[in-house]
Amino acid sequence: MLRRLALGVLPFLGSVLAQAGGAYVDPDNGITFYGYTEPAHGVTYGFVFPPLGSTSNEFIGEIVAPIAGAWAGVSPGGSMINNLLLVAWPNAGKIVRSARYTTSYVLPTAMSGPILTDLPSSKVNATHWKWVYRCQNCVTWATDSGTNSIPVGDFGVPAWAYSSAPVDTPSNPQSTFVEHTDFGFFGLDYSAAHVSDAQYQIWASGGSGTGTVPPTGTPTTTPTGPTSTVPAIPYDYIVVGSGPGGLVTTDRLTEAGKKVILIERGGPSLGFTGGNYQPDWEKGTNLTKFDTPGLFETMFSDSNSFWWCKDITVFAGCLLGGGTAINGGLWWLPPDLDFSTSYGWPSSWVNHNPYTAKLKARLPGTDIPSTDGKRYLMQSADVTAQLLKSSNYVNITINDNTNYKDHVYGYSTFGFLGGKRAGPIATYYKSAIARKNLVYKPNTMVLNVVRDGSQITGVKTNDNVIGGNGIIPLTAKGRVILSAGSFGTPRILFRSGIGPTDMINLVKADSVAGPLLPPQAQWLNLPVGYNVSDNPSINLVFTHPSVDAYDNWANVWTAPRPADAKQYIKDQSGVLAHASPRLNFWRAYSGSDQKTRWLQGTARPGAASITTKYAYNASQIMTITVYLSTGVTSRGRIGIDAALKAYPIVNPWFTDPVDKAVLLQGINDLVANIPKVSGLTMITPDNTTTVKAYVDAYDPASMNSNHWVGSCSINHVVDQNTKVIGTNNLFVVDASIIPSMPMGNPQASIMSMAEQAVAKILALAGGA
Ligand code: 6FA
Repeated sequence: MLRRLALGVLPFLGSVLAQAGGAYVDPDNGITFYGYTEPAHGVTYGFVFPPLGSTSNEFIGEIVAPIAGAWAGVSPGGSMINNLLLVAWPNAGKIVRSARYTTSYVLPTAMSGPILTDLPSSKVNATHWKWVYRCQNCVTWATDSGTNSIPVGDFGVPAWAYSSAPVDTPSNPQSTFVEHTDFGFFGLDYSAAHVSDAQYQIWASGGSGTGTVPPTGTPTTTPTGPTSTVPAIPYDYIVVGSGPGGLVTTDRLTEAGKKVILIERGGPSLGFTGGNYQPDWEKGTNLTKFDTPGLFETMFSDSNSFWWCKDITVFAGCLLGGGTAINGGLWWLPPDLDFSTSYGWPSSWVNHNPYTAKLKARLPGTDIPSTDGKRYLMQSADVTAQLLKSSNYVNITINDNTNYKDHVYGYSTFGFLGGKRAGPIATYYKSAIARKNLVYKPNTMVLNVVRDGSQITGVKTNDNVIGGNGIIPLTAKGRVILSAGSFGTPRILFRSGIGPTDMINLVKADSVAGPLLPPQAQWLNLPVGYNVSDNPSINLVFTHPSVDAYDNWANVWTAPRPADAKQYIKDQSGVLAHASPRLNFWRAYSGSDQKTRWLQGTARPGAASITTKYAYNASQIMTITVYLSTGVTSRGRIGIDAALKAYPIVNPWFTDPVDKAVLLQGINDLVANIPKVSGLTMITPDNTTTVKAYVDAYDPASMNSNHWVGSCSINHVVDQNTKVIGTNNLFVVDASIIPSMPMGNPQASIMSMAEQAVAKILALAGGA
């Protein structure tokens, strides 16, 4: 929604307990680890243990580090002295590692007792190294004064150590090295980090997913563990991803009586879906971080951010609801321009109104999200309205006038119900999950589609329990629908031999994904990843004496204002029923190329970052984010790197200088009226920086609005029925097929698109 820091620069919080780890699934091996990615160097430390009470004295762990990490180590017990210390580094394409021990602050030396077994997903590639290991005799160990152990039934504080300086003899596991260049701690609830004995044995013996031992890459020691399979049941429709595209599609397919499986790589989100991640002040309720609009800003400051997709370099939600579980909730019903032929849609798509009406009937949106019918913390809206009125903007209810987008402003409108986040989760998912013909499979990642030339026969998942190979098959007339998002869907296509050759060759070079590709003769050269757009956005920060900056949202998780927390718990009313935005506006501009571009703005209390020479009152700050929306002509490219991480290969902002000129014009027009609003001061940029210099110097990584569309554009990658060109039965229904920027923050437009797409798919002959 708003400009945000990139994942890699999430703030490093001061307190250990704030840096609490959580569960995540390593997509390479399907193991559910409990761990933490420390933000300073991007190294992940994970652990998983046999069931509590087990006498096995062992665990499985991993260290995943960027290649810049010369060595990294972890102390699960939390300190250096008298502890099990595990240290690893890459050398000549392999991991070198050891268990070490010390009784004083000197270089630790080999520890006797632990038996280390490298598991098959350990690897070294161009960007990262990963050590996945089984550590036996590692939970309790002897010390000079008795025993020491990892607190497996309790909360622990593991320590990590990192160095950018190589060890002295990289080929020698007992090499000497100089002291770590950095170290730190994180909190981890070890009592949660346990799995069943059967599951543990599968993983400990080198198995992946929740299943069997893989045929290759057996561990260096091979205890035999049980194997298990469940029958691979064929489905009429396999939907991949539970974002807005996937949920609307799943609901309508199940409503039509189709036998559907919805596969989602992440876990639950809202309370009613099984989510339970909540601040202390919500304990005892079914409310979670994801339900509570007022906690939106904490998505970006929480160190236990398990909801972000860790293998995508920009913000993307990897949990039930996808981006709609964690976004700002802004809800704009689409104007006609969102589906016009001038912006890349086939003429068969132009009449979106019946589909938008179906969407509106499920979720109308509200600009008064609090259940008591009152608006709260509206000072930033009042100040911005004054600014806009002086430029002849008029005040409307935005969703009552969807085509009216020039010189208008209105209160921010949210896809919330009853003071809580709703989006597609509390609507479409809720009705779909109640149907017997839906199987919902969370925590499962689709790796690729299984192809027989142009015919898709199923999907390959990381859950090898299914059929012994992780493949979920289709019925004879079955179809696969990819709804894995603007980054996730292209990656699945690349891994299925569909897309530009340079991307498929990266897959081919990967030791795990390469062998799963179809033969080269079946590769489909489509422009997957091209034609990508996202709103370029610039933040302007102001102060005004009337504004309550709400402590810049810093306390809402740990110590919200007591009356506000009490009010929200009571009946989901008050400040915390709103996400941070308070007012939005639009204006049309004609560029020097005679094309019309629309400027959008969002005002809110607080600010993500401030650069100013002014002394200012931090309790009075507010932000206006100014974006370019429909009409933006710049385009970028999405792809994968050698580690198959998805990222923007070419950033999509300001590749056309006219876009930049129009956005600059819009900002200048806005700030020209600041003197007309008594008490309003712009502090970023301040008066030592011109608006032009500010825009020129703006960090491209901060221009991201998280509204990515176009990577599988209709007419280019998919046809007018959303079928991937050159295939018989593979479809895409998510933001990636939208060929150009919608008018507003896009979730409602995506859902109207999905209503229309699924209607076309159901009507298309040849399907189940
Ligand atoms: N849009 C709005 O309309 N209003 C907003 O306020 C707004 N704010 C934000 C925001 O603040 C942030 C931080 C972000 C990231 C996005 C925002 N957006 C907003 C944009 C909006 O959320 C996205 O445009 C929208 O969610 C995109 O919908 P899609 O259906 O295209 O895709 P998603 O990424 O939402 O969902 C993909 C799902 O597939 C995820 O659940 C993911 O876990 C799953 N998935 C991905 N790969 C998979 C795989 N291989 N196997 C199984 N599941 C997979």
